[in-house]
Amino acid sequence: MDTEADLFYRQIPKVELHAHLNGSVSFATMEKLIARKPHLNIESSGTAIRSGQRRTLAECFEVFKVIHQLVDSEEDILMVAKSVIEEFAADGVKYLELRSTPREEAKTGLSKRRYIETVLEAIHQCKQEGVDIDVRFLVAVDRRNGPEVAMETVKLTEDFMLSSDGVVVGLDLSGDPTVGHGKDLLPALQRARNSGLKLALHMSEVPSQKEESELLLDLPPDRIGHGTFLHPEAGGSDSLVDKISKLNIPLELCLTSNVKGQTVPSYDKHHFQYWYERQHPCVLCTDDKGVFCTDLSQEYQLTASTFGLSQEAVWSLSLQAIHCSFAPEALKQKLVQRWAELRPHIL
Ligand code: 6MZ
Repeated sequence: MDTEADLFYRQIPKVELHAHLNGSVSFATMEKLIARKPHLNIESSGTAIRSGQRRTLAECFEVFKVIHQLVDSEEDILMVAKSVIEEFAADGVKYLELRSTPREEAKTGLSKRRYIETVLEAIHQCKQEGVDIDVRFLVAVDRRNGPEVAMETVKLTEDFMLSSDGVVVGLDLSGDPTVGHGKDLLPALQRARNSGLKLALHMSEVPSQKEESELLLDLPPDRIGHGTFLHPEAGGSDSLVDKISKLNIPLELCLTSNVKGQTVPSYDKHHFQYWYERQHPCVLCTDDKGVFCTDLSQEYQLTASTFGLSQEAVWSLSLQAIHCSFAPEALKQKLVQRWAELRPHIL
């Protein structure tokens, strides 16, 4: 049963800024997908990394391939996106930036454009049904697919930026960090930036990305995903930290993901501490709540217990996340107002 302290993390309003759609599929939804496609012979134990389990990052990327087999039609995407949004709302998330890589699937006739339209339809339906959450969408570039696909994705995203009533706000760069080099993707990322798309880029998720991070920082990105190896103690450099600090680029930090994926040895060694002590904007996020069996309340609680944060400090983190979002100014103000109304009396 939840203790009063557990309830605090569930009850406070939260902002989620780093959530990959197909990594966020819950166990219950996964069971439905598996039942729809019995011929694939997939077991739900193969789509999640449970408590106490660890995988290498390479193994995590194998898990995504399995999930992609299960989510390959418009119908699947609509169901998955709606349930993910509803689950975030049920966990007290009031503003969500969801990200996903558009895929085409010859088998089901799915195109990349339809993929994005279907995610937007799910967001629209949740709004119509009164789900208490504001959702924005970041189109993801999977680095594994190279520069041409990246450029194609940026052009597609530009179309949606104009036609989606402000729901499509930016571009994400993600995928297996050991594959490809960011320098090849710079023209696409530069173009996205020039068109007014916000950039949320995975950076230095593995140690070998120092040079790439230097290049990407010159864009510069609007937010950094993970950034595990940017600081000197992790093999990064003072110059990287200085640039990020000067530009005040928020970091999206995902503790459970990093520990389960073994890029961070234990919770107490997480780079949250380094950046938090420097008073740098840090946003707690889930990354892949389905694959890593977590939710945002749990990430807040874990961070508070690992680093001894007071409830007031946790509240400040959740409030600060509003300002790190890509929401337009008027929505940020509305959210700040909402936070004031929802502030627990015990604070
Ligand atoms: C980098 C990740 C990731 O796009 O099909 N993704 N990329 N690092 C991570 N850390 C664990 N977790 C997820 O969601 C799944 C895709 O998100 C990216 C990968 O490209 C993965 O295939 P979508 O909705």
